[in-house]
Amino acid sequence: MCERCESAAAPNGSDSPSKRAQRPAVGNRVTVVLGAQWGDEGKGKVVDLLAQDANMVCRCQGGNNAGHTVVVDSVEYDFHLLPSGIINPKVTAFIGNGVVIHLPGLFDEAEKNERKGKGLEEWEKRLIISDRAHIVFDFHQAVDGVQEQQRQEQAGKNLGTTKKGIGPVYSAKAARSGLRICDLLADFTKFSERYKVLAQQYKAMYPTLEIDIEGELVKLKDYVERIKPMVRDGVHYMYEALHGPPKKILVEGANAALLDIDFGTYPFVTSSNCTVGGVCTGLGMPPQNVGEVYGVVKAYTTRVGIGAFPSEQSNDIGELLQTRGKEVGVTTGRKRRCGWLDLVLIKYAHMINGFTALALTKLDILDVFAEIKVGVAYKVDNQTIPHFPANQEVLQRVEVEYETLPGWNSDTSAARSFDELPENAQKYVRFIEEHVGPTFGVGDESAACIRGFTVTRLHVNVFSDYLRNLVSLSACKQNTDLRPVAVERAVTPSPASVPSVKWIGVGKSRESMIQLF
Ligand code: 2SA
Ligand code: GDP
Ligand code: MG
Repeated sequence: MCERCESAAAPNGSDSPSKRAQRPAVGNRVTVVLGAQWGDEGKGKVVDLLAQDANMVCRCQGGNNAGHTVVVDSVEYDFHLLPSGIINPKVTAFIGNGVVIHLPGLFDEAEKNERKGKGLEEWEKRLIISDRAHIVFDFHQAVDGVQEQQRQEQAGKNLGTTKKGIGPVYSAKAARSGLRICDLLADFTKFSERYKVLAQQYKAMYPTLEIDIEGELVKLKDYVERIKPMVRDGVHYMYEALHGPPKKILVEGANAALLDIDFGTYPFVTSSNCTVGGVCTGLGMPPQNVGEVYGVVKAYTTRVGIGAFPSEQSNDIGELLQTRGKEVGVTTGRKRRCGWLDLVLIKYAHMINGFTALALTKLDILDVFAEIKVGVAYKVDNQTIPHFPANQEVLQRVEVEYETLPGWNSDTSAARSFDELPENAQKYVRFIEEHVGPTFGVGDESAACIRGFTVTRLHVNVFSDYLRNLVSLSACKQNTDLRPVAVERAVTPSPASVPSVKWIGVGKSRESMIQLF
C-alpha cells in the first residue's frame, strides 16, 4: 500500500515490502476539510457530517473571524473558534498553536451554543487548547478597527476585515511581541509586564487608542483557572493522538485558499495559512500524517469584504444568488458578494492543497436558473493566461471566459442520491469534476501540443493514448528530444491530482448531503 494515498502501489513503485516493514509506522492520518474559494463554502456543515464517527476535531489557524454554521435537527449553531465537530458529544475538540484565541469570545461562543434549545454538551471537558496558541486581546480588536479606518482615510479603501484583531495579533506573533496561552498560565506577574509593554507599544503607534490596562489584566487573570484544565502541550498532545490507538481525526480549516496570507488575493486576505501547509504548522504534525484533503466548493462563488472577484455578478443574478443563498456573514452580518462558479480559482486552490476529494455545497441555490455559467479560463489583454495572477491590479483586469450549461429548473432539495438529481444537475457536477484536474505544464515545446487540455480521472487513459499518438505524429517531428516516455509521465497524474466529488449539498441540514461512492 502507498502510505500517503492508500492506493495499491507506492508512488514511485520502488519500495519493497521488507523495506516498508522496517520503517516506523506513520500513525493515524488526519482528514482535512479546507475552503477552496473565499470562505463560507459550508465547511462547518461538512465537518459536522464527517465528525459523526470522529474521535477528535481540530482547528489549526485563524480565530473568531471565521463563522461556521451547522444545522442539526433544525437547530442552528454558529461556531467561530470552536471546531464545528464539537456538537458530537463523543468528540474531543483541539485548538492548535496556529489559532489565535480571544478568550472572552471563546467563552461567549460556547455558552451561546449550550444555552437552552441548543445541544452543546460538556464542552469544557472536551476542549483542549495548545499552550503555544497566541492570545487576542481586546486592544488587538480595537487596533484592527483603527487600522481599517486609517486605510480608508489614507488609501481610500480598507480591507474589509472582521475587526476581530486577526491582523494585529498575527503581526505581533511575527514581530515576537505576542503573548501565548503558556505565558498566561505561567507567572502572572511576568505576563502582566509583557502585556503592559505590548499595550504601550500600541498606544505609541495609535495615540487615540484607549486601553484600561489594569482592568484588562484583572479580567485576564479570571480566565487562568477556567482554562487551566483545558491547556496541554499541543505538540505532545497531537503526537499522542497520531501515534496512540487508531483514531479518526478531523481538521477544520477556517477561511479559505483565496484568503490565505501567501496564496490568496493579497493584500485582501486574512493573516494565516488557510491552505494545507497551515495544518502542519498550526497543529505541530508532520505532512505524512495528512490523509484525505477535502476541498469544499460552493456551487457558485461568494466573497465577503473587499478585493478582486473576477466572476462577480453585480446584477440581478448576483442578487438572486445572495437572497436564495442567504449569503450574509456569520460573524459580521455583512452581505456577501456573489457570482458564478470560477473553476480557475478552484484549480489554483487544488494545485496548492492537492485535494483528494471535493464536497460541493449549495447546489440547490442554482435550482431556479435557466442557464448557469461557469468560469473556465482568464484572459488578460485578450490573451488566455495559464495561471492565477498574483498581482491584484492584474486580477482586477482579467476577463473570465465562461461555459454556459443548461439549468435544471427544478427543486433538488429533496434529492438524497445522485440519481435523484435532475440530469442537468448531474451534468453540472460532472463538469466541475472534469475541470478541476491540473492543466498540464511539461516542457515548453511539449506543452505546445497539449496546452489547453485538462485531464481528469475520466479521460486520463484515453487522453494519454491520444497524447502519445499526437506526440509521435506531429510534435516529435519538430522536436526530436521529445520522448513519449516524458509525456507519459506528465499525463499520468497521481490519484491525488484528480479529485472526485464525494459529497453534494442540497440544503442546510446534515441529511441533505448526498454521498457519492
Ligand atoms: P480578517 O478579519 O483580518 O481575517 O479579514 C481579512 C479578510 O478575510 C475575510 N474573512 C472572511 N471571509 C469570509 N468569511 C469569513 N468569516 C465570516 C463568515 C465573515 C463575516 O463566516 O461569514 O461574518 O463577515 C471571513 N473572515 C475573514 C474578510 O472579509 C477580509 O476580506
Ligand atoms: P463555512 O464558513 O465554510 O463553514 O460556511 P458558513 O457557515 O459561513 O456559510 C455557509 C452557509 O450555507 C451556512 O448558512 C450553511 O448553513 C449554508 N449551507 C451549507 N451547505 C448548504 C447547502 O448545501 N444548501 C444550502 N441551501 N445551504 C447550505
Ligand atoms: Mg463562514
